Amino acid sequence: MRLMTFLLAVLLTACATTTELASDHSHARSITALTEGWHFTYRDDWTPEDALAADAQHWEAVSLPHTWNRLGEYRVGRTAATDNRQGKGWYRRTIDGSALDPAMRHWLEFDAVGNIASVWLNGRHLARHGGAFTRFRVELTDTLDFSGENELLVRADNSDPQPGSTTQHVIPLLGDFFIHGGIYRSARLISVPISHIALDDFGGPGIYATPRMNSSGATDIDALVRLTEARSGQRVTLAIIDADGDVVTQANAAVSDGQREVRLSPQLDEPRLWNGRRDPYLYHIVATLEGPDGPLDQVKQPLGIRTIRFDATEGFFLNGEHVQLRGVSRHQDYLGQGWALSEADNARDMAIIAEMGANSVRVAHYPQAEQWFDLADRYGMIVWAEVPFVNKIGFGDDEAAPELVENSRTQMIEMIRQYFNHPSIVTWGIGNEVDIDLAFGRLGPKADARPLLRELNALSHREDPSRPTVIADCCEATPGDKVDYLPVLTGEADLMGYNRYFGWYYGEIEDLGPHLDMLHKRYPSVPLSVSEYGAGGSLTDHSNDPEGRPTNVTGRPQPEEFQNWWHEKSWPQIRERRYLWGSWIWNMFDFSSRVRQEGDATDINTKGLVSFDRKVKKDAFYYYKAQWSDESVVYITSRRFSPRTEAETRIKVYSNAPEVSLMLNGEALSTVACEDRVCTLDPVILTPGTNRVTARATFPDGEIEDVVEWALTAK
Ligand code: GCB
Repeated sequence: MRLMTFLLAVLLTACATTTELASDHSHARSITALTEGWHFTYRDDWTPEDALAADAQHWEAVSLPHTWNRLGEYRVGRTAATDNRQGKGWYRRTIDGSALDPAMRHWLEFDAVGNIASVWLNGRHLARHGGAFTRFRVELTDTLDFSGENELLVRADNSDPQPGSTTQHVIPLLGDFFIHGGIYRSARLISVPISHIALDDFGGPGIYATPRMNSSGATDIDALVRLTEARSGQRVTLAIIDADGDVVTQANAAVSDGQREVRLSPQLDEPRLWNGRRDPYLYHIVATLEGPDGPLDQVKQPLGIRTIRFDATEGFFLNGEHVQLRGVSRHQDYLGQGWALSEADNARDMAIIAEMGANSVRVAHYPQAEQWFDLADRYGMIVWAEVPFVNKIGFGDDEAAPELVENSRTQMIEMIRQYFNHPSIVTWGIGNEVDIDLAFGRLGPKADARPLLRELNALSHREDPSRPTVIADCCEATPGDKVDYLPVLTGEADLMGYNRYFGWYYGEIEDLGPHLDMLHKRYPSVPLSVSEYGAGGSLTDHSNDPEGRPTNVTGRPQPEEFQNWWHEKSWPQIRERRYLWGSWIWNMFDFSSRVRQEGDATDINTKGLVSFDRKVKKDAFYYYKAQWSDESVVYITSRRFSPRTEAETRIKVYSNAPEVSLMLNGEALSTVACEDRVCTLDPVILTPGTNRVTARATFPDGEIEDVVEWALTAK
């Protein structure tokens, strides 16, 4: 009874990630958000002693999430809006020890710090964490002064990874995305009784559940709970809660002194399945540690019951049914904010992805906020999560350094444990384009990524036997000058992804399909996918003749219409290949990249279907919406191509109607059939001045129209 009351109390507040510290110091976990009260300064040359001695004038007040970096502008050339400093930022704040119960254990939890975090309390160094994307915790208890204020100091170091730099052994060593510095996700203080659900488990929740259909048709929830300082007389209870908040099944076990792990398998008789976007039904699992005097600690995690299967000829199956994974990738940054995203930002991004009709997200190239995976669970997105082992294993012609291997292993374990319970995740990525240095002869044959990939592959299987692994390859059998000792990555993981840019970086656009067929023939038993495909498109550069106009793939110009044409040519080649288990557009959103000066932008990768500030959905977004979404779509392309100087043009509409009626300046032009959701009238002659173009289509639920205005000016 006591347990049930406690359970209900927790469930009532279950959606809140933070609660205020309980004023009565009740002996249960309490969580205090550390959002405000921070002071920050960027000083690459400071020592910790300098930071501790520096008086108030050196610091500015900030709140979390925070990063000092801002990168990416829609203009040619950087302005003062850009801050691309890479080095050390310092954060300090106080923690009031008198508000904390000395009889409890106190932990700091950081959801992410870019890139290497070091933590001091009252001048004492407590922890270092290498890796910008995963949660870590630091126990403060033995260093806390419970009589008054405690000085917390955090250093965030995002130095450019170079030989000899502080970051030389922290993955990723390379990538076109910018590693932002700072405490760019949330942080909190967690207080727990001495006996508690483990907090020292690579940032993981301490409870890990794997649903398994048993022979009688029910589902066993095989759960592992890790404990700290367990005592005999205590019990662990697991409760499965349905979406209405009702406890549908429970299991419990007594623990003995010092027991570190408890395994329980509560059974669900006729579970409602988590069925992707069709029905992302979520249970939760709640683990409670209870002592003779009542509950001590409790952790709640998502739980979805589903089966997955990957087949080399038939593709992907969810709960026994074939699903064509039509996905996108997403980086975690926004114009003007960098990586310091709010919950509203994450929610907006997922809603845009869902609006387009995608059913899958490749969370490239690193673990993103836990909220992102919560959103994926709730939307029913099928997720590829990956460790940030990108592009490079080191700086010399040598195998990976032991420190880098260790860091990669740690980041892999952190990712798997922290996100283990999300049903949306179906595969763990162990590397992206780690063949590229060798492929282009930048490093010699000894700098082979495969030994490390093999370690990560085995490690992933040990940590989570229920999910297959995957690699995204850059180069196998693609055109271009490459060395003859190219390491083949296919086969190093259970599944394969190919990042392919035919008609963009190399080759002809129509070569994509035949190239994939060739790989499928070469590896008939490996499930293959297109892990990236995409092309740049700027918001202000336009063309009437995109196919014929040279596009500079790493420079300017990059007309938006070329991006449209490129996707129109690429998607059908992917769609018709049933053996592919998935594909992911690179990228859903324009994102920051210090190595790119392209399109009409500075420091931005322009392959997004949506602008960096999320204000503009580019034409190509509507191409996919017309292809993928169930919503009615009528969208006139080239709407930003104004003013323009050529009278002769075409009208191209993306629509999932069978035909659209077109009008120019109030006069009917023609009704054109939509072929594969693309409806074109060519040529059309504009008149000087403002031209009003209307496209109208009839759907079962009514008529929809789209209108654009194009100004024709003299040359
Ligand atoms: C790739 C990389 C990705 C880049 C992309 C590009 O293959 O995996 O990180 O951003 O190409 O745009 O070139």
